[in-house]
Amino acid sequence: MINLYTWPTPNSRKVSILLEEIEVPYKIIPINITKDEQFSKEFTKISPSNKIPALVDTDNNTSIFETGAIMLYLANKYNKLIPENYYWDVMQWYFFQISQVGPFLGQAHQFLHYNAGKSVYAEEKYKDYVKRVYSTLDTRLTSNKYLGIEYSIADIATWPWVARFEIHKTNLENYPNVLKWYRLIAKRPAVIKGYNAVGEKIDIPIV
Ligand SMILES: N[C@@H](CCC(=O)N[C@@H](CS)C(=O)NCC(=O)O)C(=O)O
Repeated sequence: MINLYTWPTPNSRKVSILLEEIEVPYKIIPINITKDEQFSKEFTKISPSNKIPALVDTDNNTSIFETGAIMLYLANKYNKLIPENYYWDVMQWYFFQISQVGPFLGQAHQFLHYNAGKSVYAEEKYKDYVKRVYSTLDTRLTSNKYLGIEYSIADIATWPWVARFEIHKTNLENYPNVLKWYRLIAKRPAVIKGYNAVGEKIDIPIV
């Protein structure tokens, strides 16, 4: 059994959506980060940097933190969502999410939404990063339906971050290829289910 330690955040949704797409049974263990549960002694053994999500595979007693590693672990274990023919297309866009989309949009949330008005420099910097991320995605999606050509972990990793477009103050209509991709993926039953795997049920933001 896969145990997923999680809370409703973009990083956590990456993993619950992937598990739904793979169609593997999993158990949710909520870690309420608004109550600092990520710092408990027990959870620190699973996630040494005290971040959610984390995963324990009880079949082989494997424990993994960092979504980059978790998603590769699941895709490899079940041999799904890394299409062999497009391996490097998928990997490039997957690592673009891990190294740029998540970190830059995550910081943009801090400076443009949760702490707006605290730092003009940080706001300008992250507005610019957000635009660069979206322009890069939009250009890629001009002639490709999916980031890695076929639907893959690259899309699953990126989509929950784009779903926070309101928080990073982005009008998806300015990025028509991203919008088309966003709407297409939002309709997938596994995405709808995995989006609300933990916490209070909320609607997927629509445009
Ligand atoms: N690089 C990590 C980032 C995980 C992350 O930032 N998790 C956030 C929620 S999205 C968290 O646990 N925040 C609580 C904290 O930092 O104490 C990953 O991809 O797994």
